[in-house]
Amino acid sequence: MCSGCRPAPGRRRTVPESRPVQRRPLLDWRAVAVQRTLVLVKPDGVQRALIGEVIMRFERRGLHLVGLKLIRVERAVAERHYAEHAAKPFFAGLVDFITAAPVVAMVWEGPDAVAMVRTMMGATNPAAAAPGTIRGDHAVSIGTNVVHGSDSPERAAEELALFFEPAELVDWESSSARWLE
Ligand code: IDP
Ligand code: MG
Repeated sequence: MCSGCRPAPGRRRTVPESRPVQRRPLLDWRAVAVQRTLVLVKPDGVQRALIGEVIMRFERRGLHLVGLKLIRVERAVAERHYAEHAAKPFFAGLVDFITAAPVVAMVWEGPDAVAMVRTMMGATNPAAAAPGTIRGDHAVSIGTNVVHGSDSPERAAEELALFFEPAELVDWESSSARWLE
């Protein structure tokens, strides 16, 4: 047996009282921009008790939650939020729908979060949404497709400002962050 493997008889192995805490990420890989994006669990998702299901997916993926609230969307906010669709035949119905019952508004942060959330949501039309996505697993109609997610970093910035006051967004550090980087 080697001399260093076992303490000498009558002597205890000593353990250092403290070790330096490693604060830097395990891998120093930061090629992708960290973004924030707006997610809504739409009225159909809230009514169908899918709030937890939607949150769980983003949380387990490793995205970082910085804002969360249950709200009734005011008509003026809905019209601004969906302004790009104002000329479309479904616009009035869309505004009626999003204001008909509460929504859960959230802000998720992470590398490439805008695209990541869109990929996890699935296609707008549930018939085209891949199984495994939120819409692909939980929706059958384009009008009631459970979630909204910003479609670009520019829209994300506008939508965050439309739905959240700066003071409602919480800067905090997740203890698991260094295991995700
Ligand atoms: P997105 O939610 O995937 O970003 P958008 O094209 O921005 O899709 O449309 C916004 C929302 O309007 C959709 O999520 C859907 O609920 C609704 N919508 C889009 N196209 C139609 C349509 O052709 N008929 C009815 N509702 C539609
Ligand atoms: Mg959209």
